[in-house]
Amino acid sequence: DMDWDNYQRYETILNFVDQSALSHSEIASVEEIGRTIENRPMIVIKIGTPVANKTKPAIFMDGGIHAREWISPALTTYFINQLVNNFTSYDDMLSQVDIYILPVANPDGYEYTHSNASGARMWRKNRRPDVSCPGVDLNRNFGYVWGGPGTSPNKCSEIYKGTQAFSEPESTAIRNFIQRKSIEGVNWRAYFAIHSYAQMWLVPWGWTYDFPQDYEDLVRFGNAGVAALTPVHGTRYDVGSVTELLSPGAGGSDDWAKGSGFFKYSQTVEVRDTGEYGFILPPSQIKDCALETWEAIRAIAKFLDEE
Ligand code: 0X9
Ligand code: ZN
Repeated sequence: DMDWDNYQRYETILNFVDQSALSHSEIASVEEIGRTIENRPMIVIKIGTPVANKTKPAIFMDGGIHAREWISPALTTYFINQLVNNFTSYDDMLSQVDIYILPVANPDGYEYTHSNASGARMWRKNRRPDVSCPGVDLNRNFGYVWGGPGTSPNKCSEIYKGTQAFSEPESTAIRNFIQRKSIEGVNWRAYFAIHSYAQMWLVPWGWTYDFPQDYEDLVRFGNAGVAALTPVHGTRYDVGSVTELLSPGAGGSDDWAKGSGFFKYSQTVEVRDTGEYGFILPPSQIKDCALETWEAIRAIAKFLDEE
């Protein structure tokens, strides 16, 4: 059963998301946006209350694009639970924005990290089969300056970019969904990629040391999130560009979201911790990490509503 005292398997997550939408169909709906290489469904839940005569700002969130970052699906499902099962407390937020959450973008990799195969727990990529070196780094496979700095053409690399932009069904499903919704009139404003670990709120670009022309706006947005996050448990985050705070990595979902023009505010949030446990964050930290990050998301919804 679903809870946030442990990391959950994909099947449990799928059932939880389906149930959440079924039992709150007035505010939530689920859509299968594609299938993974191993034929697992990829699902997005949309949550929001319809507001007459208003095109609400819309948020998209990808979780679990890197298999070993288990805290990410734990957070995306926590947000779904807050929005759907505590929605009377967050009525405001649900009339301010529409939020689309892809809780696990790489379920094949995620399930592999739960297996007993040697070294599996630290798997990062998807599960594209190969005789010697399986897997593509989905966060190097998006089609904006694909193959630029911080990517590898070597299939054995952890940052293997794939054979071409959007060669993978998982990244393709995200692109197609965002494009299609945009055509249908969705007012995309903010893109969140949830990763671990570093405690950093990273904004474009990831492919160059240059800054986008509206960089100051993106930093102001990030600061609004972090200002709400830190007071909860005193957890400190840095806000800045990917290349400035981390290192280059072209082909990320964040750069594509911004570079394609669909989203003004695009960010990768690297949540807890700063390396003590790293990717193996103890389950006892899930709720604390989720609650503080949730406060950031709430602040961001308010920011978008008032903008
Ligand atoms: O390298 C990544 O993909 C992310 N870091 S992680 O340790 N979670 O793997 C950072 C992504 C930042 N954005 C881009 N590189 N575009
Ligand atoms: Zn990651």
